[in-house]
Amino acid sequence: MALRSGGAGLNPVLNYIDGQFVEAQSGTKFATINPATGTIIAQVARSNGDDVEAATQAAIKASKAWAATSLEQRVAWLNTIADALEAKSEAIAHLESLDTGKPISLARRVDANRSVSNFRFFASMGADDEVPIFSANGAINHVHRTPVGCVGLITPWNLPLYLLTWKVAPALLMGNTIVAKPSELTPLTAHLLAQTLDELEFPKGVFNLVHGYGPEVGQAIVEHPSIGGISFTGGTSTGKIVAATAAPMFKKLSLELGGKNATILLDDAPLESIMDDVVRASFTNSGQVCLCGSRILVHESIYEKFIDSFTAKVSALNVGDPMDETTQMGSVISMDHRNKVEAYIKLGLEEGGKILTGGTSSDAPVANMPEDGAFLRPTVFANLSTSSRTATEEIFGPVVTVHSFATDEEAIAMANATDYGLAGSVWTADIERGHAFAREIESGIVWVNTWLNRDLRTPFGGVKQSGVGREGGRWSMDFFSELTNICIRQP
Ligand code: TXE
Repeated sequence: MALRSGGAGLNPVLNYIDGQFVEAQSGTKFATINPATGTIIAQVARSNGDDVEAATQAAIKASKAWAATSLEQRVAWLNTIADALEAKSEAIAHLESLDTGKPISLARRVDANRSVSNFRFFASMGADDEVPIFSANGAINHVHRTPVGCVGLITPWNLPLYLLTWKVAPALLMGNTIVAKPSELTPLTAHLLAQTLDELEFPKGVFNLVHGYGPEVGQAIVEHPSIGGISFTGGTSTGKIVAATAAPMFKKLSLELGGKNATILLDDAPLESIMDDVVRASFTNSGQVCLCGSRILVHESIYEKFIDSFTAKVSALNVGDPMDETTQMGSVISMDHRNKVEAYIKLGLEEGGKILTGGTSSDAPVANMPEDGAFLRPTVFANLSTSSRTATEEIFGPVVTVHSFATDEEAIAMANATDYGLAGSVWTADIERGHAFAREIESGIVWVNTWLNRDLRTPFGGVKQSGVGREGGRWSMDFFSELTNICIRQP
């Protein structure tokens, strides 16, 4: 896709406020980098509180008319947006791969497809939404949804358009207007969404996009008194800052944060048939998915067999140019993030870990890639204590630790022994046993004999330091609306 300059073009990437593409009021910009080459892709508006104020005023101005549209009209808009994004699927995949370093095949299969299905799914939810009615004590109770008003959507860099549309679709469906801020590392597909809405002549001011850094833009969104709800996906440490800012203002708050998820293989796990799934759960998007399994717990009776098979498959992963269709793992999101992940690889060695495959970029370089590309080979650690920092802190990169256990009880204790509780997966030949086991795992999502198998109607979110609240299906609709109960006494 040509990086057209100016206006709706991709260079510079401008804010989208009140239906106009505008520079930051300060006039300052920052660069978005292609992490696979280290080269600058485009300049991006570096906004601050003044731009957030302008975006919020636009959202307020648009909110009355948007809230007055019917649910049917909003459902129709969501389907129209889905159609327009679907027509741009290849452009979405290309830009996402360019901005994040993920393989284009993954960006196409996951990011582009899910960005379209998020709109289609919530359109279907809107079409089927029934207003609950309860009758008792000689009265009838009607539960009515009204919009929160203006909501703030703050999203991370790992699944940029996928996670932005996961929030935009239900927020629009429920009649809200939006001030959105994508990660400063991945502005391109958020910009494509703004371009698409602009081309569709979507009502001005309903969707506003402000680019920039978290402390300068994200913080201003969370602080703004006219923004009544915040949906945030990102790191746990940032989630704490967002929560501390929003709580005293009694804003609606949804936090989807980090994870340190366990992939658990019971003694009867059918190894050969599940190995590819376990590799996928470990290293999809270079492990930069909050749902990835970064700790693999294996029953001692199959541990050696697992290690041999898993290490062989991981060593064979094709790590390389994200734009090459055969690449299975691209670069990580940035050189800074590669340095953070490498620090954990060094820590793992200091903590007594044994590297079975992979290592730092100097010990295990990825061949034929640019010197300035943030490439790392997938790394597997054995011999680490489950209480080591490497096995309990979120690394969010292509690093997993493998541990053996003797009993189911021991595995459950190990799985629950971190500050996180987002997701997990259990692999066994007996699904009843798997279901019973899953109920013991302290997390928001547990898969049995599958991974990243997503039904969008289900509640999504974590416990402990993985977040607060649930989104997905009616949980998103409830989050992005206020519920009023009208109780009418029958004559
Ligand atoms: O998240 P951040 P990042 C984890 C993972 C990763 C870490 C940091 O460990 O290394 O989080 O990733 C904005 N007020 N996950 O940097 O920093 C920021 O600009 C308001 C897990 O992406 O939390 C960006 O738009 N907003 C996660 C968004 O918050 C602020 C996926 C997320 O940034 C802010 C990604 C502030 N004070 C990373 N500071 C998951 N669970 O999927 C920053 N932001």
